[in-house]
Amino acid sequence: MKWRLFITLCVLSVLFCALVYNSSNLKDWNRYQPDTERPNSSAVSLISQSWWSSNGSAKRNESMHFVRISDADFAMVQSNVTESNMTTKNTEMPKCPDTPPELVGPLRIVFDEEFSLEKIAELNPYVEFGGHHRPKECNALQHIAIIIPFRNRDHHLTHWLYYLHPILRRQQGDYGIYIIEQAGKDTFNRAKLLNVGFVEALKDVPYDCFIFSDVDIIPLDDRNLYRCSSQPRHLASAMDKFNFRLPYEGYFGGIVAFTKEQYLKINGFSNSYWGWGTEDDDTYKRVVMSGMKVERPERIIGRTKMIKHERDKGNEVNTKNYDIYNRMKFTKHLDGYQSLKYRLLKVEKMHLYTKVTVDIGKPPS
Ligand SMILES: [Mn+2]
Repeated sequence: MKWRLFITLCVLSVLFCALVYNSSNLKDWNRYQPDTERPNSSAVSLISQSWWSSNGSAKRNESMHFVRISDADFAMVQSNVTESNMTTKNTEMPKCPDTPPELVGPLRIVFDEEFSLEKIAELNPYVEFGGHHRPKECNALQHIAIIIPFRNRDHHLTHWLYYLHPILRRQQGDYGIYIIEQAGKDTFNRAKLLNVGFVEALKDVPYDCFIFSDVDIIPLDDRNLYRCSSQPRHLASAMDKFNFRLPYEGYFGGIVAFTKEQYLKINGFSNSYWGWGTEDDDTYKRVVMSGMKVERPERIIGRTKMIKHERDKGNEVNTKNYDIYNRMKFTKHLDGYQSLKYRLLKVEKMHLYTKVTVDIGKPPS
């Protein structure tokens, strides 16, 4: 009888221990969860990068999510992260504030004046070779790659650089500018160039935030922060050409921001939209289908100005794109970052930006 009681007690205490152990794990998980979702943590982005490259070892990935990153490790990882292309991070410096102190609010943007690249470089002495900048007074919250799809728009690029470098500096951005140029005369493919930009920027610096922007759109308010958030962001939510309104609720064009995790979650952008139109609607649908929700700045802050221009040659409206869009929910897993193919032709570090020239092929005939 005594033995039976003893055994029962043993079993109960083992069960109790298991329960306590489990719940402490659970508590840990809850505690670390916000970190794994925090978009401005580049240590986390490293984890997800190694997860991405170590395909198939899902178990390792899971356990890595439980690794607590101490502040010291965090600083160490960050300095390693940026060593290759930027000056080593100062661990003594404070973190930058959420709201940069030097913002001025509404901006006057005009496109009549023309500046040379030399003049713009002179006006922005803090910009480092390749179009990099990091705040001197504090450690930036995110490492941001700005990706711009490009062909024959040097005039627009000059305006963009002239206005954006000072804005990004006031926003205390730790950023790099990547101009992704489609070589040749075949039909333009904006979204595919964005995918190329994601990959090529990561080869340069392990960024954790990606801003995909058209070359002809300038923010009218510097409080519209070029940063990532817990959800994908649409920064050009109130464009002048649409009377400072969204043309429709699912509009997701112009400028969008994704953390690396968010981008990977939607399998990047589609590579199939040749010519003008619909690729941004596809991206919006990917976001919604992945269970995320687009975040937008307040209308007054999200105002942007577009440089007026004729439609480019080689970027005509393509009505086939509507068919692709209608089928996208069946094909999005097959068409995106994972299926991206291109030929890298040239990487040039210019004074105010890095230019990547690529052959992305041509539309299927
Ligand atoms: Mn345009």
